[in-house]
Amino acid sequence: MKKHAGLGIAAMLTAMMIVTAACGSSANEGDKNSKPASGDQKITLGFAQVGAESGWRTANTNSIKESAAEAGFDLKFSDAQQKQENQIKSIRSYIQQKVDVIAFSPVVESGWDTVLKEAKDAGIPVILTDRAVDSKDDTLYKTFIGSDFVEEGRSAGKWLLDKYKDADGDVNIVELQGTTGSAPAIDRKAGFEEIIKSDAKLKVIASQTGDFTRAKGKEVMQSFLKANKDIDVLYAHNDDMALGAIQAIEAAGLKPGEDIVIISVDGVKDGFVAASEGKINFIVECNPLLGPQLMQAVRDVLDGKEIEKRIVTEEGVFTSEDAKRELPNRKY
Ligand code: GYE
Repeated sequence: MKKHAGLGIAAMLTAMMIVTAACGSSANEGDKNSKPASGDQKITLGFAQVGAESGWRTANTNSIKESAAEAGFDLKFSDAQQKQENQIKSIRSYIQQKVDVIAFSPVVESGWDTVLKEAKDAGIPVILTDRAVDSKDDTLYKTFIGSDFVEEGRSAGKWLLDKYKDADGDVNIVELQGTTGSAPAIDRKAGFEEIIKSDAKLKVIASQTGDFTRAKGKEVMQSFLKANKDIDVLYAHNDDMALGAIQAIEAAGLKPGEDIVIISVDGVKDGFVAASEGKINFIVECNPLLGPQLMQAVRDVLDGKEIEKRIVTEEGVFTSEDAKRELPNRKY
């Protein structure tokens, strides 16, 4: 409080108004369609999903659908099949339909400013879930709810660093990246690299996208195995790609988890099963159950409440031993 001592009341009020505007906390700010406050008529939420590429995505979609039903919202849902142009089309159609709030999980980081501006001009608040955009103008959306993917990459790197701290000779790592240009692929790679670069023997010898799918994970792992005789570690940006890669590793007559150490991200049921069998050595959790937080944010935005610009999801990490113990409790 001390630092406001010199401010007059008028100056303080002005400062408070500026803060409020910067937070974009007024529900009907710039609104041309007069949206309902959350207590009035039924709220319509338009949600543009990435696709159905992984077990994580299925759990995320179910969470959103269930939470919207519980909240009594009218949910309009579309699946973009991992294509940005499809997501943009859905967002435009939600704008035309004058939904109350638009939420989406942007398939890639770039190229959203135009359509986000269209939503803003139409007075429709936008909430980002799961994946971020790289827009410089953060007034284009109200909040971003999701995981810290850089931190997930760091967790993967830290486990590896520790595992090989006393090893002699090079550790050859292959990396299966997520969808090119997506926030989780960019950030999980960056966080991992940031950590492993402190030990020169940890070497990424091949890195390619597997598009977050099992089929692609298997295909790319096959080509990694063909091109490199001496792979020690696989770092997969999600469980599904790791599971596809496990098939390729077994088909090549090698033992996943032993001949090739495997780290993945997500922690879906099938990933946990593989980890409890010792085929995946370490899983960094990424929580897909974002539905309840999203519905709360929708209400808060429509009620004109102040809302954090960034809502980070909490998650943990699991070794094969932890996975065995946790498996019966996994909900997705
Ligand atoms: O890790 C992957 C999914 O954006 C966090 O997308 C999500 C990622 C998740 O396809 O399995």
